[in-house]
Amino acid sequence: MDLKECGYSLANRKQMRKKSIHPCQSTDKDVIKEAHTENLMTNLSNAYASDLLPSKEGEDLTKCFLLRVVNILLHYIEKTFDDKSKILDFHHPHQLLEGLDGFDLELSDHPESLEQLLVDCTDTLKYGVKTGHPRYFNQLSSGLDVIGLAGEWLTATANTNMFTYEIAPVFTVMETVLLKKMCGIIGWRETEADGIFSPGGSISNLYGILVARYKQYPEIKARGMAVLPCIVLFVSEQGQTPFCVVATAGSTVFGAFDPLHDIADICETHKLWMHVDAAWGGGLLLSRKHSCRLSGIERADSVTWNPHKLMGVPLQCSALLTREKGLLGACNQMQAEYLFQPDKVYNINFDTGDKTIQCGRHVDVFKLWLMWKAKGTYGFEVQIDRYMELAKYFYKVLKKKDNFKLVFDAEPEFTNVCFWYFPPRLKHIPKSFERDQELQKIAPKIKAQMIVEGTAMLSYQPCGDKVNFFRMVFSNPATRQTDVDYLIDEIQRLGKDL
Ligand code: ABU
Repeated sequence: MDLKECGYSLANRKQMRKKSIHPCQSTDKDVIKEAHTENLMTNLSNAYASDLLPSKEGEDLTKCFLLRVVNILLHYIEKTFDDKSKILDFHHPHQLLEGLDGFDLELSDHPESLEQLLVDCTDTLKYGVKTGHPRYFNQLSSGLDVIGLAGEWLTATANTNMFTYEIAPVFTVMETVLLKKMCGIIGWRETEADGIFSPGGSISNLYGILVARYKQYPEIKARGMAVLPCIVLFVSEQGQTPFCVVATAGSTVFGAFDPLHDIADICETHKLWMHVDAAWGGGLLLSRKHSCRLSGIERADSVTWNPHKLMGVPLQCSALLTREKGLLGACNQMQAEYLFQPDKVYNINFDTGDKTIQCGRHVDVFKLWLMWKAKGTYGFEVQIDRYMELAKYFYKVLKKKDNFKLVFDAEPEFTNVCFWYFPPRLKHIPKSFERDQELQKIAPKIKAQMIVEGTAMLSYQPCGDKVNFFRMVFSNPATRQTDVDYLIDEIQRLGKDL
């Protein structure tokens, strides 16, 4: 939709009004108001936020302003999916702080016009990163799902808080539906399981550990840490008192999976809580072909699973799931009387806010629910299987190229593929400290140039004795095989003379 169409729809509306309203019902005031509105369609320089709803007669201006915002967003979305567009228009932080072409981040005491706000919206997107671009491989969370986006827009419009059913009746119940669904997929008996959506994988992991500690030492709730022995999560040979083992299903860099059954055996023998960080790998449970990588997860006591990673739900969407019901509440509740009154008119079990250490909690469930409705479980499966195929393809192509070296020779377990690029001058030099010192500089240099040119984005890192290597990862539904081929060529183009 462009501005003309925005004007056109208003004109249509006028026509419709003419048809349905008797001429004598139309007043001069209406005509003046509509002329005023049309003027505003093209220029909002004299309009301010205070003129929008709930201001009296602010309806048309609000519509006009929001349609123009949508127009800006649609333009951005189209650019996002256009592989010829740049992923980013890179600037250094100091340049953004100093102001770019009139884009001024400083805040003033006086209101800016709506027209200026629209320019600010455009500029904010202009200097950002198109994380849905088919050649954006930088993070585990990528892509731009249009249904998820619609869900996020709706969520922002509803602007409520997840702590009570009272103010989020649909969303709190929807959350229980999704948690049940996810617990069922893990393999737990849904009626006995529990969970909560939280702000990201680390916080979900924290919830898992808090519950583990509470389960082992419930006295902590009333008497605090001081009454506990020196408990540890990771145990050395000298050991202290272990209470929990954290296993990983899909590690961030290598995409590796811990042997969950073996870990579960140890946890059962020693009565330890087993938490599985499946923030990245959890989505693989939706693939009948690949879910075996997580075999044993059903024996875990708690699981972190981030739908904003492999499942492509817009950020943020992360769940902590527990096999035993009631522990999250028992562990975290503070029973604030101003929110969680026991004598409410409805079933207060749906006041889920006391299961968390947060007070305010964003609605993260709706976009996931809407996407699940739109795709069905099988739709996610198809998407995820395709990522696995792309990873295999990428691995096979790299294996054949003598200027690339895979960090691990074996086929990737997941969608992560880690590799080095060797420029011709380093290709034939045997591994040595000096060679590695040089190799260490290659990935950052290639990445820097890639960012400056805005052609692609992928991450790199050192790990242990391995100097900087690239991590390719597939979680972006817009990525095709041609983008993978492009990336390989691009790395060679940028790296050959280094
Ligand atoms: N939670 C870690 C995500 C890091 C990454 O996207 O690479």
